[in-house]
Amino acid sequence: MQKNRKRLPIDIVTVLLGSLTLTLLTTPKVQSQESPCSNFWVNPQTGKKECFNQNLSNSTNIRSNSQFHRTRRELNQYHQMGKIRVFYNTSGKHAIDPTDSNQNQVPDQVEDVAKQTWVAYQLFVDTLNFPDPLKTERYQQASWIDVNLVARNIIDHPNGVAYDELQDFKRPIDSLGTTTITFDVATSVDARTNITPAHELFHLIQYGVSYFKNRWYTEGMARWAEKALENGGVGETRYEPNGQWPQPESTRSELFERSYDAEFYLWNPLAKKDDPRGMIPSNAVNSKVKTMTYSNGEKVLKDFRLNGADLIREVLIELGKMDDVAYKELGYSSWSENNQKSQRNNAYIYQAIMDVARRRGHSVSSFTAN
Ligand SMILES: [Ca+2]
Ligand SMILES: [Ca+2]
Repeated sequence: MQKNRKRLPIDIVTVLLGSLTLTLLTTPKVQSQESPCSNFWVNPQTGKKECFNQNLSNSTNIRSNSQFHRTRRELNQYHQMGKIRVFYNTSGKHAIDPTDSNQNQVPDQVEDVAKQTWVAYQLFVDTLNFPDPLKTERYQQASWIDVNLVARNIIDHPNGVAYDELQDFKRPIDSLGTTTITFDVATSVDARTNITPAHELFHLIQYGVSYFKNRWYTEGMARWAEKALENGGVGETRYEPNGQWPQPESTRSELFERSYDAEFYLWNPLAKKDDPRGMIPSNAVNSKVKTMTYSNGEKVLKDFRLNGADLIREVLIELGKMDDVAYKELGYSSWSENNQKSQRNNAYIYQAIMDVARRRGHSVSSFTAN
């Protein structure tokens, strides 16, 4: 395709690109269940409409039309803030608290979830320059970040769960082929006192960058991220920040078995070591983010303290490169669920972290995955 384009005179390319744009905007999208496509173009060689980015679609494995999707499609109301949409019901088993104290016709519970998700998105992507999940190679065709408020008993986690695959919910409000990235939040969650929406949003940032899903990395780092909105800059540390890096073998093997509590043994110590001051520059935060309040009047952004944002961002970007190395060296043929969580990934993830710490000037001995 690239080669053919290069041979065409510039004006024809312009016409073709023009027709591509027109096609995307106006052509009714015909879609078969077997071959989901959200992006069509007119192939200049055949003159026919074809799926654009078909390979990307296949590799990212868009999910649609399962019970999972039907359940979330039945959430028939939504509230939007920027690219974030929060779907909910006011009756039935997924009913949320209908209290609407500011009388704007949006239940406060929904507004509070939307505000926390939006502030987290703005802070990480806009202020701290983390990769925008809606612009990464993996998710660039996604139009929205959809949050589903669902009954606690239908998700296998008490508070929330984020999904790493692109989703096609076929919601009545969306045109055919609209894809989104998404997470669920239990209807029992009150965002004024529960940081779950920001935690799950951070998972989407992680998933946008790297296929690794080993929990000591995903959950430990997402716990670190909660401090971006919460009071304080970093949580408890149970490993000396100025201790030995890489950590002793026994510490590492225990770490690889951890999940949320990996924050205490790895992420918080590293964040403190790299950035003891831990301040988000106040003038870099947009005023809407600074002043946004929950329905009870409390600030969504509690303070400007956060340790280690630069290091964590660099680690994420490094993981986006390192997962290609692991894929090749471990002989994967796809990023299956098993491969995403494989213990064989651990040393690659750890090497990426050590490489970044060393590059940032810390004293870190050699550590290589293979
Ligand atoms: Ca309201
Ligand atoms: Ca904070």
